[in-house]
Amino acid sequence: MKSNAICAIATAKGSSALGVIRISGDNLNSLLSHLFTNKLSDRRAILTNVKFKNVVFDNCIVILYCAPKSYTGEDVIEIITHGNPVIMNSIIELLCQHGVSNAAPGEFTERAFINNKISLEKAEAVADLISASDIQAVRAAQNSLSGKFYDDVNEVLTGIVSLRAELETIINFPEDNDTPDLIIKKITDQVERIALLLDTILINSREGRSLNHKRTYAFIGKPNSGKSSIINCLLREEASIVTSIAGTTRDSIEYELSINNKIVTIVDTAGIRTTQDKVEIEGIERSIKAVLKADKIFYVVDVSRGLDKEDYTILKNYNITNYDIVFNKIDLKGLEPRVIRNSPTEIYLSAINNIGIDLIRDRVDEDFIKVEKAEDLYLARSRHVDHLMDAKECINRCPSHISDCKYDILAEDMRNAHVALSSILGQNPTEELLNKIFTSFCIGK
Ligand SMILES: Nc1nc2c(ncn2[C@@H]2O[C@H](COP(=O)(O)OP(=O)(O)OP(=O)(O)O)[C@@H](O)[C@H]2O)c(=O)[nH]1
Ligand SMILES: [Mg+2]
Repeated sequence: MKSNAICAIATAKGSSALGVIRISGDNLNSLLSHLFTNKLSDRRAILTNVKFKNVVFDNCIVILYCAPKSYTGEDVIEIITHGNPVIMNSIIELLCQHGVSNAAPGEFTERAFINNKISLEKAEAVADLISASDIQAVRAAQNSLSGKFYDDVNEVLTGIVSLRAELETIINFPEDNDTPDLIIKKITDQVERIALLLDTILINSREGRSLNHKRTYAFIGKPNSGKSSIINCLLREEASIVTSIAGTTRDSIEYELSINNKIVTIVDTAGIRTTQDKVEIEGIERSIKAVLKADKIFYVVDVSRGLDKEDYTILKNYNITNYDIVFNKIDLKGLEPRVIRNSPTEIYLSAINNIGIDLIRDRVDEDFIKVEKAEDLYLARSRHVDHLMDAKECINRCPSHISDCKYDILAEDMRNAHVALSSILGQNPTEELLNKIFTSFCIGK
């Protein structure tokens, strides 16, 4: 257990109605009680001045949570001040003069993990809940935080542990097993049950992981196809420069777009063509980088010119595989806006007349998992999915080990599946993993 006291402002930067300062450490009451005019009492909100010598810093509500019944498992004090950063910073300085040090990002939650108040995947869910960018992500993070993910993974782990025990008996005392067929049948059934459970967790985690990721859509195409015009329609402002000169956009420019309360990144890019212009060449290189970073491409074509050989070369050379074709300028051909669900999907619109732009919004919206489904999801991270996949690979091999009577190899695969799943819950984590997880937190959490 770490005992040196730490403190941090837990509320957002800037002025607000209230501000919260959090302190965690051992014996906080004896360390800090002289800074409060009223006596603190466990788990009670006390109105008191925070003062030192003759200086009153603020009149605050102060709550003491005595160890171990606190967020970190240590003594915790929360000081609710008036939300002026000057007041909050001077109280932090006062605390630092009295043996408390500034907390590192995520240090409160790290202490909660070290003191067994929270498992590792729940600690991750705390950070994900804070940064969730839409209501589905919030629900999925709450599922993880409420222990649904832990319980489901733990159910598989318990199954594996009992199977391993069963296997040890077969391996160590083969002569004791006068009904091996029955035991083999039991093991086979259990392996099947574990595989099914793992499949469900994996599906929910994979979908949940996509919630944890802000999607990026890049608009790519030849110069003058109307990429910037479409972006401006989506943003409902003249964000990107539009002219009739081919090669207007010389850079990749990212914008945030909110569609039905979900935030995505859209990228305007330089039109791709062969050119000697150094600035344009650099811009085109950035377009290529945008292709690599994007989850999906809207490939924009001037419908009056059609999709030609050059477009196919661009699609092939830049390895653009996940894309919709946006046929812009339908006004020039007297066409109606529409979507043709083909492979790839075609979207017909006119940026100049602002017609059919919602078809792009709808396509982005389709990529989000529907709210009803989020009930079962966990806001998983790549590391969870990787460990689940490792466990699944081991379990998938088990039926053939059973039919080949290779029980020692079966036991080894079970052991590896056990290790993979334990890693999700943070049993025996490496220092590097903990650093990676906790440094991504905000200060004060
Ligand atoms: N008729 C018609 N013209 C359009 C439409 N959309 C864009 N344009 C015109 O096409 C020209 C090029 O538009 P931009 O939006 O700058 O095209 P871009 O793809 O961003 O071009 P670069 O930045 O050079 O790659 C401008 O003159 C626009 O007014 C449309 O729907 N219909
Ligand atoms: Mg442009």
